[in-house]
Amino acid sequence: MNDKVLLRLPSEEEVTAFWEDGVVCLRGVLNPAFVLAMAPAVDRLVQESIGGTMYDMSAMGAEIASTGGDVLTDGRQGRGRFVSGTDHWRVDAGCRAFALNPGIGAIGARLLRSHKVNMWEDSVLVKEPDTAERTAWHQDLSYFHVRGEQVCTTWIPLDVADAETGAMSFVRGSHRWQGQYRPNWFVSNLPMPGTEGEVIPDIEALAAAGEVEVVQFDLGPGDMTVHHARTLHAAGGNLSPSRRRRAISLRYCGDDVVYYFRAGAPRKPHHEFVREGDVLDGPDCPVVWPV
Ligand SMILES: O=C(O)CCC(=O)C(=O)O
Repeated sequence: MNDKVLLRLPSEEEVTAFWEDGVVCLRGVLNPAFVLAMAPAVDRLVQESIGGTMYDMSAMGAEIASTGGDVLTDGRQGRGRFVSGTDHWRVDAGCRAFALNPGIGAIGARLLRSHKVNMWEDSVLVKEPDTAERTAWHQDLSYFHVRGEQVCTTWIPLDVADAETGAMSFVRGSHRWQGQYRPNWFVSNLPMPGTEGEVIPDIEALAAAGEVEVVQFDLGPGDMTVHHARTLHAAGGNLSPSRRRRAISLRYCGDDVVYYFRAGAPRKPHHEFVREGDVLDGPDCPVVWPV
């Protein structure tokens, strides 16, 4: 078996597309065997929520609905669950090896045109077959306590992700919009309490009026999308009766990024010990590339 992780770096055209569109689809960049080797760790996280890092987003949706909140479900009940979480690299050795892999970091650095990249966090995002909950439009930067231009998310699927199973959608060029949007609860447009910013406009209405372009990519293991942290993105539920949609996101920060605290956004334990303006380098946001 070819045990190389990184099969190729993004081309100059792909780097240009990332900065122009706020998202790029990279095909055949990672060894599919390396990505698929994460399946047992992801499945363990889903079943056992190792280290308490996973959340049942479907249950959260039900709770929001029970208090009269709006949940994005295409108006149907699904038997599947949307489960997701962050910072698994801190509690699981397999997740740590994946998240800190310098090959994936090199992709982030090349796209961000950065001399180094720090890992902000990893996320596991699973939509089981027949999951009703959609992922609401949001902008990653509103959840991150950083400022800077060189921030991105790689979304790496373990299964084929397409329109039926809940592939991600992106508003092309939205990373260049001036708006700073309030973070929401992911399965609902309801903003997190105490947060600041604008309410995200009705993207479906804007797309129907031809005012914005929404792009979506079918992906398989070995492919990924990379989006800028200001790019608005969302995902459908998983309408398939049998296919899972498992993915890992790795979120990278480059040269110009420093800590910057955002009111109301969830904090991590180490944030107590850093100040605004500090660089990220350190054990809590390790440099993953160069090694
Ligand atoms: O997988 C999803 O449904 C959403 C993922 C996402 O928004 C992200 O990784 O930034």
